[in-house]
Amino acid sequence: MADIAGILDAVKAEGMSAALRYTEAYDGVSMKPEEVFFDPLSVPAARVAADVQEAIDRAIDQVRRFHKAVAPRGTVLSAGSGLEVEERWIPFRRVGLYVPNGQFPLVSSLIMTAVPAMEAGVGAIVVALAPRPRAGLGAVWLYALQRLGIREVVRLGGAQAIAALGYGLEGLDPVDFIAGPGNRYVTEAKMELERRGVVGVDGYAGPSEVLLIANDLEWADAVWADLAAQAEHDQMARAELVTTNSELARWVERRAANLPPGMGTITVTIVASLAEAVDWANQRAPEHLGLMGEDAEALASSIFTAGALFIGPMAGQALGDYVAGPSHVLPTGGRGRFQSGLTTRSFCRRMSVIRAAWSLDRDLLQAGMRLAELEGLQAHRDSLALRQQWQEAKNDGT
Ligand code: HSO
Ligand code: ZN
Repeated sequence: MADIAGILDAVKAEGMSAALRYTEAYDGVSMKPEEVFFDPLSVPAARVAADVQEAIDRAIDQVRRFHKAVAPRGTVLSAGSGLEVEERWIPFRRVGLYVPNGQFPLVSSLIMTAVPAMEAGVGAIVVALAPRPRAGLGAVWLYALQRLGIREVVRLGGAQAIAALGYGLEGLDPVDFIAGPGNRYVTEAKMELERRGVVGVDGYAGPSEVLLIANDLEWADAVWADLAAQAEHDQMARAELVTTNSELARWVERRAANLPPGMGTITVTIVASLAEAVDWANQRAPEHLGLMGEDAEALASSIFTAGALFIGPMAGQALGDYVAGPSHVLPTGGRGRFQSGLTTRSFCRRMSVIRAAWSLDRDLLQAGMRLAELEGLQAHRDSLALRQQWQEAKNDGT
């Protein structure tokens, strides 16, 4: 944490030179200041294979359809005579998206953050992508960035990228909000900037997690495939099967014992009943929760803490990771009890709007005045009384 705070402070104070210094130290890449900024639309169209294009286009399309459908629309209530109250959703002006470009370059995470931001109506989007040693931006990144219409890329990673987004650099205006998954340095830096009141951030997206509830041996292969898929992310990933079937449990445990190095942990929990499985799952609040088999699928309406719920043996979590539509940026570490995944709303704030006309309900004013008296706030009362006097004067006049 001290290191993170130090990086944030240094970038705030020194700007670009500090950002470049940390990039050299942590990413082993030395860059000139002008190499940090990149406008994907200022270079020729990326050349990638047709099937790569199709896959990226299709994913963007599907994620866009979903986020268009769930974009918040706001509510206006005409609350009786002379009063109109509104809840208005206002997209952030300028947003930074951190996209992981480490061992696995997560192109899907670019889609899963940029599309919700765009469908929310965010004014400007800056994408932070860690520079890879020896390489420029790969053609696949370029294609996706161009397809999305991103105009500002900052080639920085880690805490120094977050610092640059939050405080700005020479040539980079600061953002109001930072979203996107990252390692723990990135996450800590985001949380520290939020604590300092510099930016808002999305939820806390830590190492990947999946919890599966399944009882039928029939789905053993799918159970294993989905556990292995999320465990593949990194050593910190957690994949868990909860089952009443000891045969299925043993089968998974045997395979979990021989995981290749670098993968996360796969565990099995045997419960006495599916009701117990549901309690366990709700307590864990896993990032992904999968239900496979008729008896497990019947539990769907009892689940209330998962980041995302996957129902049925066809609904593997990788479907949600890439193409289902909802963002794969989801709460982890038990935060599903009180946090939700990234969506259009994440990129907006709400503003209450109150409009009062001359015909404002007199009783409402009266009630307000009475409450002010109860609180002993005389000036509050007087400010409402003034309006009441206006009304009376107006009524006398007509
Ligand atoms: N499962 C990750 C997202 C991801 N998977 C990206 C593949 N690429 C989020 O938990
Ligand atoms: Zn994944």
